[in-house]
Amino acid sequence: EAPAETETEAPATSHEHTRTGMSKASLKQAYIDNLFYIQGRFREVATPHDLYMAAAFTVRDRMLERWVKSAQVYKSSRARTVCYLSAEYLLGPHLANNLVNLGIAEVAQRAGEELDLDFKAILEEEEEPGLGNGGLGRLAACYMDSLATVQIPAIGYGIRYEFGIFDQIIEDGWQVERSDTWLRNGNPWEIPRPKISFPVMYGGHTEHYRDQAERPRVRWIPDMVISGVAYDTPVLGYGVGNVNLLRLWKAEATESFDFQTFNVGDYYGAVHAKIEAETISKVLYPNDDPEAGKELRLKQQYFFVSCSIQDMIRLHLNTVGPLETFHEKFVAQLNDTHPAIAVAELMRLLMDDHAVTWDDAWATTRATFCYTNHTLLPEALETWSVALFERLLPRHLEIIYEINRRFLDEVRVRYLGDEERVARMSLIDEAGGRRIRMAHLAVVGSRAVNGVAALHSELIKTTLLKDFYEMAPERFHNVTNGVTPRRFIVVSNPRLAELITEVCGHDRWIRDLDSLRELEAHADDPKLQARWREVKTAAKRDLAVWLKRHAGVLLDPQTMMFDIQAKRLHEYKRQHLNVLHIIRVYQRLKQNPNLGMVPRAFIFGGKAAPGYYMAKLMIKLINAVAEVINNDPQVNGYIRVAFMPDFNVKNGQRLYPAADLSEQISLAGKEASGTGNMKFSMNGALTVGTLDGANIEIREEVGAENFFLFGMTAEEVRRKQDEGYRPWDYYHGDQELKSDIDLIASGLFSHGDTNLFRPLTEHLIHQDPFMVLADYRAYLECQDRISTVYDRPAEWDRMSILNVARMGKFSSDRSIREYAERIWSIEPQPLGA
Ligand code: 9GP
Repeated sequence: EAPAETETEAPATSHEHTRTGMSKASLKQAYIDNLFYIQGRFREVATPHDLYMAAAFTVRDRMLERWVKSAQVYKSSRARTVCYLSAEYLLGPHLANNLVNLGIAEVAQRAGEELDLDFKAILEEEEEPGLGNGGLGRLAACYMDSLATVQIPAIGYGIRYEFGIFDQIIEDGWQVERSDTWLRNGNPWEIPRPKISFPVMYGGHTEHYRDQAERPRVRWIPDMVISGVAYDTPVLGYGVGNVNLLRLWKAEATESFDFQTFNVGDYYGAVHAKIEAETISKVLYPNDDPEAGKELRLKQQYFFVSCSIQDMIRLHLNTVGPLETFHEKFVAQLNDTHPAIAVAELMRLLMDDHAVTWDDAWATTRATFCYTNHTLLPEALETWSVALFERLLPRHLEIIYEINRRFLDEVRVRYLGDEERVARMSLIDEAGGRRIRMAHLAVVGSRAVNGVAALHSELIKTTLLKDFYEMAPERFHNVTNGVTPRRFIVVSNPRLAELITEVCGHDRWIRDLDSLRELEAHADDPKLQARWREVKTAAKRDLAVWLKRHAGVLLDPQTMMFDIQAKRLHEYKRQHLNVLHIIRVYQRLKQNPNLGMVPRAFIFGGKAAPGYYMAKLMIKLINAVAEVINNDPQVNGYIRVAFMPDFNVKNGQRLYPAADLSEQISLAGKEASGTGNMKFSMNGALTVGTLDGANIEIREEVGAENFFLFGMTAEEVRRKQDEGYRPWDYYHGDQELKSDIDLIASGLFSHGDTNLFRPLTEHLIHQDPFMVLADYRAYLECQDRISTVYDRPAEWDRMSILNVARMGKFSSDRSIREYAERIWSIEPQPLGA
């Protein structure tokens, strides 16, 4: 039995009883119990992993009662619910975040100390679920946190990939991929629900028939059926009792299918079927991968969408009843086009399984879905060949054709004789091999469409979806992305969080980020500035220690400015522009070793899609430049270059607090929003950036004088492209630029090999699709200004404080409130902590 509660640091709540008490004594007792009863260990023989698991179960136990309570309240109030459909969730480690959201981080730490546990080591032990590629998946995770925190009933639906995003190691400067085995040691945060499982069909053919009431109906006779089984993870809001559900589907062979095969004695056939079924949720596809147009990916998309929509229908029939009100109970947000097949799937289920008429099914479908677009890059806009659809999802192809037929008739009536427009708007791209345009399906099947930053939403209306916007402007919105301050300040940067709380005199800012404005009044206070700097230096020291160990690079946190670019490797993000600046500084130092300059550590992090050659070559280039510079005693007191291996959420949490300068240097018009830009700025980094994505709004908020702007605007980019951009002219017109590129080509960074980086340098000189050369000079000049300001600590610190003070807008709580009010029409359902 647990000892009597004598301590007072956590107030007793309705959840407080012997097993789940929040006091230090309860936590200690529960921890020992969990170590014993769940892990089957006592302290002396427990492995670090056992110690972590016991901590995870201790925390999870404290979430479960709130979870059940939330489900009960949501059910009895018949609350309207958001279903977030996303192929990716880049969750990051759960333990620290859940401790913070439960409000027991401190008491748990003290309990740990009294048990003689190394709390930090326990947190480090957690393997993060990397079920996403980058910004889009991490956004989904931030939104799950904020949905719970702002108390909106929500279910996140996705895929329980057995292998998430690959682990990156660096060998000889190259990226090497290792499979991620996050489930190897078990996942204490999920609860399998074997009873919640749905059949998912593929292939075969359709049959048209008349039912007993002589209505025309269709049945789909598949040639493959698998099951999707639910795995649930609770998502607790910060300081509230609301716990939402993240439901991820795992693919399995259907039992009946298995048995049938066994009965005829085909043992190998049965095993094969099982493997084929399980393959579907096996691995996350890396995006930006030209190879990604794979059949398996379409199978994955349909798999999780079908399970999710079937689950929603089940929940609706269980709680509310008639399907006519389905769209009143649920609103479903399509996170990019990956789940867009949901439009056809809901139509199919309503019509084929529930005998709803086309018109009623269509009204329900269009009232249910909303679509968020996350990119304008043509290669990232999904299309699937009609032939593949016909083979895999024959019934959906019929439905898509019918949606298209009706839709194009509307277009024709609206724009008499404009057949070009009809072709542009069609769900089917007839040019070349016929392909289904998933973005068009998502738009036509949704009641609202949004972009993820103001500029991006504008560009959607004027370029990508112009025709659709002209036809129904009222359906187009903007919701600028946001990130959760729980994970990205409180968990990642506890020293900064503490300082902010002290200066503001409250910790309300954690869920009311606008109240950070209170810091403004203190921005000029030398005492605060000094402490602010101490906090930053401490974070830089932590990062330096880590990088020494994991990248073998020695950085001086005291004297060096930490200049960081961490994000996926992609030409449009222009890591190579950053490298050209490094090479310029290097050359200047070589020419003038006494050049008094601000010492800088140039730090990079990010993964390249395994099939994206140029991105991998950029990683090699960064490491090659690092090798030369870090080993050149003439310069390495001033500049160093480090590549952080395996940038993921956990490692990101080491980077954001330690940055002085945040590199957000994409070509204007290409980065839909960016969210790393927000994470850095929230942690007091100043941004060097173009007028792209959310940079524009960050600059508006923090003030132009606290943001280092350079480069062409999206409009200027467009004009230059129209005029015919010629990188060759820039190359020959700028001596320094030429000499920087030539230095790469000379073999200096490749042990004399003049071929290694040729694809990169030649591409820059002759094509340069992302206009690195055009922005080079402006970038260098901006970097010089940055060095000048960094040399004036009081000015820099003031700017840093003001950046943090004015980041309120970029809390994902604000984004979620905007979705709730403007797009979802949904009210909070408050539950006390
Ligand atoms: O590239 C965008 C990135 O700018 C944005 O911040 C993120 C979240 O909205 O989505 C990314 N898009 C994708 O990953 C694929 O569309």
